[in-house]
Amino acid sequence: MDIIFEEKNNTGIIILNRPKALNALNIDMAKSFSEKLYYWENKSSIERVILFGEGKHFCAGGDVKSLYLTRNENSLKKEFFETEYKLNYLISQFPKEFLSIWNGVVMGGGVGLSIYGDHRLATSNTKFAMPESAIGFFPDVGGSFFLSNLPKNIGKYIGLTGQVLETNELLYFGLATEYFDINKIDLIKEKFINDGIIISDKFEVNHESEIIKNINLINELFEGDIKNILSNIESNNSKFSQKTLDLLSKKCPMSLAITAKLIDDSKGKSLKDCLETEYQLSQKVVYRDDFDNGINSVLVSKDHNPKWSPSNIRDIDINNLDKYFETNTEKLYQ
Ligand code: QUE
Repeated sequence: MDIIFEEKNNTGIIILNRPKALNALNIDMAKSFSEKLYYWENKSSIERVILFGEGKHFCAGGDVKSLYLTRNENSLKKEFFETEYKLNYLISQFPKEFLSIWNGVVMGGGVGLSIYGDHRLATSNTKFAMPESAIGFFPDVGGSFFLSNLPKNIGKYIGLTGQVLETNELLYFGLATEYFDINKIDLIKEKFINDGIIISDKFEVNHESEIIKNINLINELFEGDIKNILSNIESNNSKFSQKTLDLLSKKCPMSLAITAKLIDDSKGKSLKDCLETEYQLSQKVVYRDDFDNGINSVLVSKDHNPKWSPSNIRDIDINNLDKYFETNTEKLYQ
C-alpha cells in the first residue's frame, strides 16, 4: 500500500508510504486520501488528523515520474492534476484539526498536502522547496496562493529559484507553525494521536539566514516580470545576486516567465481561484516538451542537463503569455 490510513483514539492517521520514491504522491494515493477525508469529515469519533511520511522524508512532490513514463497515453496528465488540486482544496476546507510532520524533504505536492492544514511541524532536517522550475513546470498545488501572500516578493524568489528553505526561514515566514526536536518525533506523534496534544520545542529565529538577511534586496530584485527581474539581478553586483543569477540560469525559461506572471497575477485571489488558474495552466504546460525533458533530465536519465526550448528568456515574448492562462479545459469547480 502506497498510503496507509489508521484510526486510533479519535485520530485519523495518514502515512505516505513510498519511502524509496521519497513518498511522492501518485494519483491512487491522492484519490484514497480524498475519499478518507470525506469519510472522516462526517465521522464524529474522528476529532483530528495527523499526516506524515514513512522513513526519513515527508513528501518529494507529485509523482511526476509516472506522468513522464505514461506520457504517450496522456489521460493521467489531466486526471492527476485535477485529483491533486481538488485534494489540496479539500484539505483547506477540512473542519477538524490537521497536523503534518515536516521531516526531511517537503517539496511541491508535499507542500500542497500540508500547508492548508492547521499545523506544520518543522525540524532540524526539514528541506522545503517549490522546485518545479527545474522540470519545466511551475509552483502549483496552490503555490500561486501561498507564495503571492508572502511579503516582499519573497514568494517569487522561492518559486523562481526553487531554493530550499529550512526551519529558520519556514518559521520566520510562517510556512511552518512549530518546531520540534527530531529525537522526539515518535513522542510527538504519540501525544497527538493519544491526547490531541502538540508538543513543540522552542526555536529562536536567527536573522542571519541568507534569505532573511537579503530580504530587502530580494524585494528590489524580484519586482516585476521575469525580464525586469533578470535585468535587476544583472545590474546588481552583490554576491547574492550573482548566486541568484546562477540559480535562475539553470531553470526552464518558459517556467520562469510563467511563474513570475502567475504569482504577480494571483495577489489577493482565493485559494480556490488560484487552483483553478493553476489547473488551466497545468493543462498547457504539461504538454510542452520542456516538461517531459525536465522530468527526464532530473528524475529519469538524471543527466541534469535539460535542453530547454526556448533556451533563453530573450526568446520569450512575455506580453504573449496570456494564452497559457486561458480556460480551455473543463473547470475544476463549475
Ligand atoms: C523538481 C520537482 C520535483 C522533483 C525534482 C525537481 C517533483 C517531484 C520529484 C520527485 C522526487 C523523487 C521521486 C519522485 C518525484 O522531484 O515535483 O517520484 O521518487 O515529485 O527538481 O518539481
